Amino acid sequence: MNAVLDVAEIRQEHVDRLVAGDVSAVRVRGFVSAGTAVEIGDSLARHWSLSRYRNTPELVRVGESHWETHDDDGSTNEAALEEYLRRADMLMNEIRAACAPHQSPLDQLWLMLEKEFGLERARIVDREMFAGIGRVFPEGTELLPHNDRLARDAPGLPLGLELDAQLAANIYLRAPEVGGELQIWNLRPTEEQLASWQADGSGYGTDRSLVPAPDVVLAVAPGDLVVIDATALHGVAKQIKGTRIGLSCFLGVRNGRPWVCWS
Ligand SMILES: O=C(O)CCC(=O)C(=O)O
Ligand SMILES: [Fe+2]
Repeated sequence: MNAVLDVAEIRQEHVDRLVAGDVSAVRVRGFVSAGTAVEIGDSLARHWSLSRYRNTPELVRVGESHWETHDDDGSTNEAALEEYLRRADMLMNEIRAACAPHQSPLDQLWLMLEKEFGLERARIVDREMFAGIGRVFPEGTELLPHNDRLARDAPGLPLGLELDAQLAANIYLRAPEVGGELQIWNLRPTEEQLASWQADGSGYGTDRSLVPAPDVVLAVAPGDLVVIDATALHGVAKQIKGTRIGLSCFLGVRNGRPWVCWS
């Protein structure tokens, strides 16, 4: 398997190779200039609404994620879901405003994908989901190995069953001086495997001592766009020195129909 496919724009053939497991990541280097990326990252890091994930308190973010509408037992917290849907547009506009005077790199991504594949906001019944979270990984934090699958993470949502693939797109705005690499395994674990590797005290992650070393360790750089298959096992190495900031969303591939995006 090739580690990383460097491209100028995301095209169907790149997505096919990602989903086939022929490459671990597709990257557009300098998707935005490094200078712009760092400015936007600083603006997000100062944002008034920067706050901890409701159910993953070591991470802080601007925006929200559907994942936070779960309680620890995996059941949907209806009040949190209502709040997530109610605030979706407002928070997306906040992130746009935080990028000004620059175009939001997320809008740039979504316009590129819309032209190539068609793209819509994912919906829950008739309400659009939030898309495009700004994530800050403070020094010392990491993301344990995990995967992301809408059919599991939002049980009861028919969209999960409509997807031909689920990708995760990350646009990096700031990289720590040491650490913070994106780690990818050539593994698409089953739910049984994930359950048997579950880390003590973590609602989402696997115990690193129970899985092999990652197959690909990708240093991230401000301005780079990296797209992976979200159903492959992936994680983020500890920020040893410095902070890591990025913008992130999921992309649902629907062959023959517009893709969907959400966070
Ligand atoms: O921040 C990253 O590099 C990846 C984060 C992640 O787990 C995801 O986007 O699904
Ligand atoms: Fe993930």
